[in-house]
Amino acid sequence: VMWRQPPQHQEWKGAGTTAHFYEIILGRCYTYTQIVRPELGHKDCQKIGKAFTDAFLSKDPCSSTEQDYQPLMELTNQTVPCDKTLLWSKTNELVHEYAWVQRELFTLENTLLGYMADGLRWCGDPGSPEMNYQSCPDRWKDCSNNSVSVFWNTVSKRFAEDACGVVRVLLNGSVHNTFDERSTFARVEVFNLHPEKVHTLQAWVMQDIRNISSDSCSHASIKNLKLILSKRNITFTCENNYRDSFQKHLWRFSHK
Ligand code: DVN
Repeated sequence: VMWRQPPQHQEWKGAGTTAHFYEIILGRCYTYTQIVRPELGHKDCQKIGKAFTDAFLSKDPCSSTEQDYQPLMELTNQTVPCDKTLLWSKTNELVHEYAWVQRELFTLENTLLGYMADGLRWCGDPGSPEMNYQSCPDRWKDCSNNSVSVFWNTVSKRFAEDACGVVRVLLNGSVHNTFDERSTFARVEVFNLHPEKVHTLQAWVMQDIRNISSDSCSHASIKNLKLILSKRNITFTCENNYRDSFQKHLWRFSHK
């Protein structure tokens, strides 16, 4: 008789898989396809859930690849209308409040796959068919090609590739690196917008109302973004503190 060993998980520096990961992604898939976007009611959440876990279970969580996520990507394809893509960097809370009010705009987290994975962590282990709930690789201390980072790079790339018309980005003018070269927006999204489809990138640079400095659009990091886009033949526009519009939308919302 062979005694089954308890799973020998490697110790990583990052937090482990979110408890009840599978139930959460399955529940979110049904919520999204039945309630949030019933036009996607034909999607097979069982299949999607399985493709998600198949992408990383029994695999080295530091050698994750775009290829691992291809079956999942194919099952979750979704059309975002032209002019409705909203990117962001360092404005996680604000952008989602705005998208909640401006319902026709889509952030990645307003698409099926982004909605399912938002805020979760996951990884597997080559020596076990189970998820590792103890620890997962940290992207700085362990490895950059970890299952979570590769996932976000892959879905962000597709989100940018699929965009058309005017694309908006909500940036944070109250941090020194408003356009941060290490961010997903800078590394992945800016370089995967297709100039044949995307004529303009419109930046809204928001500042914390407690310490507004003058013109965020003239910051060095924004000039860098402008330069990258001009080389890519995409027009760049920038607006400081788009707050007036935000307030108008919030007002309309509260008076509905
Ligand atoms: O346009 C959005 C959206 O479409 C998304 O896919 O990319 C853009 C936002 O990511 P960002 O440009 O990197 O913006 P931030 O504000 O620098 O990062 C947002 C969050 O994403 C971070 O808080 C990270 O979460 P964490 O690690 O603090 O819990 C997370 N994140 C960023 N890059 C990541 C990552 N998580 C895992 N792997 C990465 N490579």
